Amino acid sequence: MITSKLQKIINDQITAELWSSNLYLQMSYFLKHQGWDGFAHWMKVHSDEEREHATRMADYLTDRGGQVKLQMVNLVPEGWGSVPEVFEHSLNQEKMVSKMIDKIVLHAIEEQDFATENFFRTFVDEQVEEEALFSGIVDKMKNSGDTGLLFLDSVLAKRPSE
Ligand code: OFO
Repeated sequence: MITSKLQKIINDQITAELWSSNLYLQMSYFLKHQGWDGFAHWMKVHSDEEREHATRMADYLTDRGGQVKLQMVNLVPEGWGSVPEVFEHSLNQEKMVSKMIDKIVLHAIEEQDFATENFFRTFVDEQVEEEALFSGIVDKMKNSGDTGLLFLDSVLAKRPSE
């Protein structure tokens, strides 16, 4: 049985994952509206991935005898100044999520809840990948002009759905 403290922070994490999902979905439609179909597609796939993280965490909490309590998900921003700004924002969001996940692992260790530690360590690894993914795109955008952006849009259009 999971402690109420861990249950609370896992429920907060589920909310953060859903917020990320909404943020990326909003970014996707913002990009689509501006004609960037490839970036929009990529961001929509990522939005789905975040929702899947939330449900994976909720399933885990339930399996451990905890109670999932879906909370209010705050509004997300509606617009950005440029395409690179969108991706920089998402990179910062991922960095924040990484810190939250580290905190869960730390609490799990303190409480000697090794199942929760193990489960969330997979997300620690996943966050390394996600930060590298976003940061790679941000770097490419910094190094490319308008033509490079067009090329990148066509490359990211090929991201397979999960
Ligand atoms: Fe990319 O954040 Fe989920 O875990």
